[in-house]
Amino acid sequence: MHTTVGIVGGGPAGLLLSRMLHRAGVDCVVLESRDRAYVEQRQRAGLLEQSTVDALREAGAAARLDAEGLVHDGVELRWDGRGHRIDFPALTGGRKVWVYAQTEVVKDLVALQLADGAALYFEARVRAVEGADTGRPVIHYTHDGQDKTLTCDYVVGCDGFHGVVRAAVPEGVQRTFERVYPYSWLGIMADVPPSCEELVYAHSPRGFALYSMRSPEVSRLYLQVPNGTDPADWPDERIWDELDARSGLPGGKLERGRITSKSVLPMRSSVTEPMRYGRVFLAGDAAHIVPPTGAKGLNLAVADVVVLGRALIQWRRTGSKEQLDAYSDTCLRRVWRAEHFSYFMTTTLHTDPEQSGFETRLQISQLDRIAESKHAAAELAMNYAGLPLP
Ligand code: RFL
Ligand code: PHB
Repeated sequence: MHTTVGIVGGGPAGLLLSRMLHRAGVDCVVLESRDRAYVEQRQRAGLLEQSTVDALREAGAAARLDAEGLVHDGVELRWDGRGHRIDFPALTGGRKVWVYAQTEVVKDLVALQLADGAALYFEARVRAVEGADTGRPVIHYTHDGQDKTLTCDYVVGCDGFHGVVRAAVPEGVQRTFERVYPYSWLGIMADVPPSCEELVYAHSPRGFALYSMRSPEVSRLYLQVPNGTDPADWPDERIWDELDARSGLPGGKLERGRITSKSVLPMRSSVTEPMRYGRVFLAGDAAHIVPPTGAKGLNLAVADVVVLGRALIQWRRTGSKEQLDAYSDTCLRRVWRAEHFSYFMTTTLHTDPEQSGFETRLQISQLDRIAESKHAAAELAMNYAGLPLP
């Protein structure tokens, strides 16, 4: 089998890229190792920046997002018994964010692509990609119990952090820059209306906490916990007590409800450069990881594929490789900005187990500065609500 663009991975990056290409008449195939139900239920991101929403609208994939997504004009930061609201439209010239779960973005894209007859194969596990530096790269995959091959003009690795496409690049060609943090998040989903109207990011001597949501009926909450934490050590009452203790919210207690899931996620920053080798491109988590404190992972994945989708469409229509050749540099500028912002949010709001009192004072001073200076608040707001796409 041959296709113009072989896409490995049917997460948000692979699905949106295939949507853009399919609508522009560029032949492509998506190979996804998991089944449809798994991909549609995997709990992850919940916050979309303005340019992500714009990209989904342009791809004709925002009908439900526009009907059901919750538009948020701000977030609250809390520290040292105080709170400060960051007003996005006022500080960014009108930009906002949307609370709409990644699971729903994925469901919408899968449904649209299948309805349009696009080539999207589940339970198709890619084993290897060969010939990145030849004119015809080949994807080796297993589907329906059979080993198969797909030759392509271009291969795009949208296969996440543990993907296999990166291995198609010979050693020494790419460099990976990485930082692992000395804490994790315990994330829970609870059937209870959110106790706050907007997201709350709370710095506390007990550790960071984030109060988010999925809908007017469902809360999504996170607690900083030590690396290696077993969710079994966190019975429901302990979680609610700790969320109360860290919130610093006036009047105190959160409304409690049935906790429907608990998971622990480690925190890492990582960037692989360049994001291209020969005829193989990397996009989304396959190329870079951010800790979730800045809510940037999904948004960066979308930004990558918007740049790549446009470049592939330009090449197909005109034969020009100009945008394809610029892909890695164009994306890496935005990636490093988001890496810095995610690192800043993470290290400003979490308590490192080795942290001294001096460092805690620096964190408080930085948060005070954001509350006192419109410029400092605007810098945070612009990064959080997201820079315009290139
Ligand atoms: P994904 O979503 O990991 O998709 C990769 C897909 O590739 C498939 N795959 C393969 N398929 C075929 N053959 C192989 N050999 C394959 N190997 C892997 C996988 O099954 C999968 O379907 O990467 P993508 O598309 O780049 O999307 C990235 C986002 O998922 C990720 O950045 C975000 O979820 C990060 N993130 C957040 N990002 C935000 O922008 N805002 C947020 O609020 C936010 N919150 C979060 C997050 C991530 C979290 N976790 C669990 C990591 C909250 C959490 C808890
Ligand atoms: C979420 O709702 O899952 C979420 C929101 C903001 C973040 C991280 C996760 O920074």
